Amino acid sequence: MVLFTNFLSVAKLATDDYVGFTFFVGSMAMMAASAFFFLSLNTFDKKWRTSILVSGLITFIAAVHYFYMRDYWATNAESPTFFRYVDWVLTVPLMCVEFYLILKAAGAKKSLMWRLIFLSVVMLVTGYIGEVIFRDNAWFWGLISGIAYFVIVYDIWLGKAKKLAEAAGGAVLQAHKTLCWFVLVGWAIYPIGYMAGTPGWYESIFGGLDLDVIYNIGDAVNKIGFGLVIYNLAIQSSEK
Ligand SMILES: *C/C=C(C)/C=C/C=C(C)/C=C/C1=C(C)CCCC1(C)C
Repeated sequence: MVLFTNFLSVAKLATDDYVGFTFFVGSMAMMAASAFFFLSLNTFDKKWRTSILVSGLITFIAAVHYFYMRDYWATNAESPTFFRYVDWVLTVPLMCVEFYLILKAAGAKKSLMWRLIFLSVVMLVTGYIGEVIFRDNAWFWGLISGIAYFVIVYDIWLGKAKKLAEAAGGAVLQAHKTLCWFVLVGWAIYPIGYMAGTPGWYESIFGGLDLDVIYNIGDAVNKIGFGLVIYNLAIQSSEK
């Protein structure tokens, strides 16, 4: 009975609670996007199905975490930092897998995938250390995280991934380029949220912004956007 009433009780959401609001809208958007990707699965050639499946998994994992984060926020009025980073450490490596999957036909090796996954995990673990464990030195851990981020940007924009995309040409090259822009511009939203939410010399620049609202906007743009780029690529390549 306790379980039942707990399940039915929903914490109140204040009209000026933008964090709670974006958690709520975020969970719905991630759910809807997952349904969209999963249900479209059978309309594509076999070779694109894994990519679409991964797109759906990314938004689905995020949807589940958003339900928890919305609840955590509503109950404790505190950033759900732990759930946030668990979500990222599962979904960001999957985004790296997407790069590998679309470049596989052009000869991408697993080592490229593992390199991107490794860099993304370094980026996220150091970010977590700065946000939670050594907050007083958040700038330092943010810097290490930022370096890992820039190596990812370098790899996909100018490194091996770029050469493979050029070898593939056509719709794959186009999709690769769009994903590169997501990583350069869309992922840059996160360091802004980090600076808004941790102490440091940058406090006066981003002080008025809310870390969770910024992270939530970043997640919606990047997770759903990434999936749609892959979806578009699969449509274009399946028609021919
Ligand atoms: C779906 C979630 C995504 C795409 C999350 C991406 C997160 C980042 C690109 C985070 C980057 C960070 C830095 C570059 C420096 C400061 C610490 C982080 C972890 C916020």
